[in-house]
Amino acid sequence: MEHTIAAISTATGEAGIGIVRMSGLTSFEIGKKIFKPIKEIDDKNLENRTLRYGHIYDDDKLIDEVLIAFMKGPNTYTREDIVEIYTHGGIISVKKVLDLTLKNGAKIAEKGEFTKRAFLNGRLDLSQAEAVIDMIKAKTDKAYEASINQLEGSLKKDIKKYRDGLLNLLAHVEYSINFTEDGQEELDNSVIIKEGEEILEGLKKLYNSSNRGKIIRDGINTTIIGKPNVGKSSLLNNLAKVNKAIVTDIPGTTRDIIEEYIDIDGVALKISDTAGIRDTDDIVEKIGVDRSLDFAQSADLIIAIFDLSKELDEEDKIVLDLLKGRKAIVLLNKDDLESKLDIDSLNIDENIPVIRISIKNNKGIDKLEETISKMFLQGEIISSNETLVTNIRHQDILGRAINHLESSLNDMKLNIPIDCVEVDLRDSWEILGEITGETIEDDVLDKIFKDFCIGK
Ligand SMILES: Nc1nc2c(ncn2[C@@H]2O[C@H](COP(=O)(O)OP(=O)(O)OP(=O)(O)O)[C@@H](O)[C@H]2O)c(=O)[nH]1
Ligand SMILES: [Mg+2]
Repeated sequence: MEHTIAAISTATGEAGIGIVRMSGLTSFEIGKKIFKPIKEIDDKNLENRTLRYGHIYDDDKLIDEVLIAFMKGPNTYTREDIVEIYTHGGIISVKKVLDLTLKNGAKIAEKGEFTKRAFLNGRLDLSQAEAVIDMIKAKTDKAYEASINQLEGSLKKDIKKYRDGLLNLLAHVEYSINFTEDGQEELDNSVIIKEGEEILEGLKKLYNSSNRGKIIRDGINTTIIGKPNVGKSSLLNNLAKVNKAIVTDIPGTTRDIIEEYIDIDGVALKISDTAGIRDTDDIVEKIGVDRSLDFAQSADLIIAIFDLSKELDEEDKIVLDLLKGRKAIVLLNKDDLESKLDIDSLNIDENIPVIRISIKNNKGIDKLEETISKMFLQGEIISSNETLVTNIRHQDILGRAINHLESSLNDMKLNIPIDCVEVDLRDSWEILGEITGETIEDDVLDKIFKDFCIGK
């Protein structure tokens, strides 16, 4: 049995309560040692999952007044004995109680270690464990919905169905190998091919859902670019509905990247305002401009702003160059002023939507939001019972499983020796098991749980 782990499970900061959690063989022992109940209770009583009121003591020294719950495994989150201590919130008390558990033999939990134990002890499959972190990180209703479906086992169920199907195919194939070896019967593989194609179609549907799924889970990484003074910071403030970025009529106002999350039709837009792009001798501004260029490189979406009240210049041309081959939206701002910009001279790729706006008059912003929603969700409505693949790891696994299944089906159609067919089928079955964690390497597991927060 593994050692007992302990961590603070609530976020740090001022709050009503904080929770210290322990899991493992000695958690009850440690809990009983540091907790003194107000009313004497026998051990049986202590373990019956009711909350107990009392105090935490470090020998004779009072640490906090708490509630405590002893939860006997295996009907717990980790399947191990768990103790939760509800201390006063803030940073000091929870920390002192945590330290006391460590002093008494618990080890500090690694990121995601509680959930990792839940997975290793069979309480959750890997896709469900991953859904836990997705739920904690969800920033929109849609992201939350996708994660709760996955936590409830929607993906796990689908994967099990397809793996069972593949296993069934394998059995058919092996059966026919035995027959042909005996020289009794040639393989009639049309039935197998048909079944295989049905599985392939299902896997492809899952795979295709991941483009939308990834956006729902991670949001759209968006960067606003443009030369100085076109209204980038004004746009960020308008979309975020807070005055987060400084706006002045002095070109070169923004130097650092300023980030905000906005919810557009249930999709999180992580939007970054950047320093206006121009050639400059100012060292600080130059660093800002370099950052703008970096952010533009890695963005899922670029929003490029041009000033309608000014003629096109060299700085605009740098911005235009950054749009080549990228997913972008062009905004022509300051529509309220007299127009001096020759729009044709911008020569914008026809795939890039162009919208006239006036941030000052709040004109055209709704059109921008509509365009973003259309670009990324194609107006699709996600039904709540559809399994959505939201995780790039899952997408990659599905892609590999599809390749192997496809090649085995092609081989069958060409009547290629059946043992080649078998190898690909088996690979496909095995690869799919990486989603649920049935076939997975330890280092991959470690990587997955590194993404978690402490105490979960
Ligand atoms: N007339 C008019 N002025 C606007 C509009 N949008 C922004 N402005 C003004 O343009 C000036 C520059 O706005 P910012 O949002 O600071 O521009 P920026 O692109 O962030 O500028 P830098 O940070 O210097 O790169 C401010 O004085 C804004 O009030 C608009 O739609 N119409
Ligand atoms: Mg700015």
